Amino acid sequence: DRIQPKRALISVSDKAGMVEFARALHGAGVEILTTGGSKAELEAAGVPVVEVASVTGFPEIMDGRVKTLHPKIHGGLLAVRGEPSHAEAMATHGIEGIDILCVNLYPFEATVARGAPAEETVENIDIGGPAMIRAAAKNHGYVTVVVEPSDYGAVIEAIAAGGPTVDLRRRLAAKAFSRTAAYDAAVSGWFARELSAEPGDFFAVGGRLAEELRYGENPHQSARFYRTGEPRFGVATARQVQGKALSYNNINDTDAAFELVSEFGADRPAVAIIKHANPCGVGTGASLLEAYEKALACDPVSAFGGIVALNGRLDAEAAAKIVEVFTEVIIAPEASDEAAAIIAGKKNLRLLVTGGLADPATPGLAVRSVAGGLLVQSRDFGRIGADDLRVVTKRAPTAAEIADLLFAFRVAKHVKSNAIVYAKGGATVGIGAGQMSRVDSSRIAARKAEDAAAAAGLSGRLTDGAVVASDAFFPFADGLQAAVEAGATAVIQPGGSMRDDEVIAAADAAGLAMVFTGMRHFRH
Ligand code: 93A
Repeated sequence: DRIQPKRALISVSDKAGMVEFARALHGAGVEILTTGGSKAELEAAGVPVVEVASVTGFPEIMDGRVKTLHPKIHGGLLAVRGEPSHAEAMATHGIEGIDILCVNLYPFEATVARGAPAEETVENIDIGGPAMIRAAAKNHGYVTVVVEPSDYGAVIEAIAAGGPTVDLRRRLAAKAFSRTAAYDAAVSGWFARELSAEPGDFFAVGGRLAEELRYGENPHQSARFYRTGEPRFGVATARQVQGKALSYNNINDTDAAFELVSEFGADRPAVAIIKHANPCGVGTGASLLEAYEKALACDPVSAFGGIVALNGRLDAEAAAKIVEVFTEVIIAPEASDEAAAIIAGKKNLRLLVTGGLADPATPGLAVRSVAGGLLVQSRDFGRIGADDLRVVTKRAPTAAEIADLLFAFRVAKHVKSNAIVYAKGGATVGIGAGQMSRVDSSRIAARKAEDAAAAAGLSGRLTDGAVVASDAFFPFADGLQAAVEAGATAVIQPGGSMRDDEVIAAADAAGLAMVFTGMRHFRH
């Protein structure tokens, strides 16, 4: 699968490393075509080159706006080698193959960044460069495309080893398309700012407009929903069976709900109720109805106006119970006809069916914007199993405690930090979310559990005999002490604090079992 190149085209604005690269290509017997500015520097360095204009038989015209936009160039990049009709076209029109394309683009982003006037900025929109890059990247079966000086070395090494492999050509093609996509996004972003357009009017970062939303997080914010094409079961790919159009907050919350419930797989019914992207109750049970009732019992007050996600086929019994509480959205892999008929009684209630669960182990990207930038990270697909737990207290957790500890930690992964989750019998009984101090989250979780018990007319505390999960380590013993006071019997947390010893001692003093996961689940 290696292809030894015979001909290369070099046309770069950033000339760093160009001479060395060209010299190495020449040394490997590769003929080099090049454009005006690049040619001048290469010739000055003594590297033999052929000007593109002499290949096309056409001079660079219009101040260089048209220099490589010619069939002799694009035919050479796009021809399928060994395809008879392509070979015939090449022979007829005197087109020779180009095996390596080395292009970096007019510095549009840098021109914008230094605040150049509009006319100069527009002149720095590269047309011929992206056209060649896309042609070469499309034809990566035969052509190696290089868009960054940092890749020159890998290409030279590959040539020394017998030619770039198909794997290298594919990776370089992927990089090439991400470069042209980002370039066009920068151009459209500049236009949008020039036109003072609605934010997102010309938004072009890797998505296709799915829907104009009525407004964003608040009514004075405009908003749109884009689909990225990632094949993942969830809110972006679901079918809406009924109900009003989804709002920005609905989509965000429904995503949080379905990602959470997907954690539990399809083995055992699980239901999550979400408010403001945090779960206010998560339950598992023998049926979806039981799981929903357990989720609801955790915080029936907050569940009002919530999003309900189920990990199985929505049935009539669960549907009938859910519609008793004002609910914004229900999302499930499937819904029975009877369940859909029950939901149909609530005209506004949205029912979404996804067709499957989102695999929590699949890697993917999570993107968020900061002023002037984007933060991109891999999705949190970390998962703790029983084998990952390290018992740090004198007492080891019982089997029942371990099951609840793992459940609680999995829920905590989907709670905004600082996250504290109390669980008992496969359901949450108290959730503390989004506090700036961990001990506050601990106290809130315990207090919410008291409120829930009072609402249910129960005496005693729901947290008595419960286990508790913390998304990150306890920096002090006070957070653990709050769990002791609430009546918890076992704790799961990442560990790794400077004061782990104090926290472990506090757990031992109270007879608690505690396990460390070694994995943190911040969610900010
Ligand atoms: O003005 S262009 O859009 N028209 C073209 O046909 C063309 N071909 C290559 N810009 C074009 N290029 C760009 O010229 C390349 O992307 C590269 O950035 C630059 C290199 O020009 P030179 O070798 O003259 O410095």
